[in-house]
Amino acid sequence: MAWNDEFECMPLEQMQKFQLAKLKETVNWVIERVPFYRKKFAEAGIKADDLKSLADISKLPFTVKNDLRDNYPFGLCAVPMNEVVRIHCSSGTTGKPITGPYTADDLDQWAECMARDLWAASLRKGDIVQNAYGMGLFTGGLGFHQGASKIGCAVVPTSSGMTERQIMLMKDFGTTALFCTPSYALTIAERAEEMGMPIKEMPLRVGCFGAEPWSEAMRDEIEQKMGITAMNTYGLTELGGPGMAFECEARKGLHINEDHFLVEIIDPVTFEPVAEGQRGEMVLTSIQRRAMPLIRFRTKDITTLTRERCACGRTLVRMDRITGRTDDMLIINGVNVFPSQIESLLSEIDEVVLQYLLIVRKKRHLDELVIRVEGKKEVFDAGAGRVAVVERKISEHIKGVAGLGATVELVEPKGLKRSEGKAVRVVDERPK
Ligand code: DLL
Repeated sequence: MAWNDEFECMPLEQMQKFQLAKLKETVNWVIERVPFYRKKFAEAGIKADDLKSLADISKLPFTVKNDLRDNYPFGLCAVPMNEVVRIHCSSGTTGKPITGPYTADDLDQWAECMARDLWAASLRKGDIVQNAYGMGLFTGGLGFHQGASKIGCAVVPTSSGMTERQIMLMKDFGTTALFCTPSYALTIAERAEEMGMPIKEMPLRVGCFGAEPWSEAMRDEIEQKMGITAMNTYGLTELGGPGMAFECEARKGLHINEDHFLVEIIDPVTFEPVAEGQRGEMVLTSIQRRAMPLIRFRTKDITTLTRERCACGRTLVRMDRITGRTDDMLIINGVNVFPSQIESLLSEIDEVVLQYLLIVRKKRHLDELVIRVEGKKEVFDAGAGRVAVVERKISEHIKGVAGLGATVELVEPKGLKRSEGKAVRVVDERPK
């Protein structure tokens, strides 16, 4: 049983009819209320009535992050300020943030999407949940708070940071579910071990993680270190935050809340739609939000879609975990590299833990990739010779599989800065 069987298990044809009606409604809504969209649609010579089928969405112009920046703070807002009841912002650290206004109805929809998400992750009334996503402007904290509250869980809004206190509360309160970024989950697990309070011996049973890229290897590591089931949640500020897509017990991709978000996968170079199962950039349209609906927003996130039947019974389309972004793709001496690719290669080396930092810099005219990764204690105990052997082993592995030359620097255990929110995995020092 899903949280909302009617929509989560709706037959495809019926869902598509619903989506087309909501899409037209939203296109009319923004044309009437947002000068930016009115102008764009007029230039493209398109009206809501021209949308005869969902495929016609490809006639509509894209919206990109810069459109939101250019219209900062509320140029894309489609309702008067007295109908806005909440404003969140993106977690970006440079320049002006992306603003995310909500009407009261938008907030209800968000809580509904999050309840579906957390229900699918097995949360129920009676669970004690520790919400260690940053509480504030970031959509993670309040998004998860509302969803868990709607289900009826006991929510402990710890926010991120103060790791020792997190662990103490987790033990004292008998926390059964943890919400945070996957990198912070590992930070908590490690600190708990150092404190002699292994999470494995606590009642914690499930974690709902997201907000940053992570791999299956990282999932295994979290599950093994904490003795829990780790579930994946996806979302972005522009589309209202987490809860856009979520994993069910089958854990074969993330179900997209399609009655709220229309999804397309395009080739990021030609902008043409790709076939089902093909990798490409995800483009999203919010079809029920009213404060700031976005039409064909280019997420830059790379994934694939599948409509294959899911064992859980939900009919909602599934996306694969995000494997990279079109814009965090590093090009190192002409080789395209995703940090997630390097993470997965590092996970195949027994002598390291998955804490790493990629530094890209110029060495004379060439790009140089430095991979700083933490070695296990026993490697350092065995002396400098052993450290050098492991460094060579890693660089040969990366060269062999990815064809990429890299300088590997093994760092002592706990030598890299731990994250309390989204982990910083790449430092690009090349002149722009
Ligand atoms: O990170 C919303 C969120 C909060 C999602 C809590 C999940 C949990 P932004 O700060 O706007 O919003 O960042 C959105 O983060 O475009 C992806 O590149 C990345 N991202 C989010 N969730 C995942 C995930 C929140 N599960 C950007 N896997 C997105 C991989 C993710 N990347």
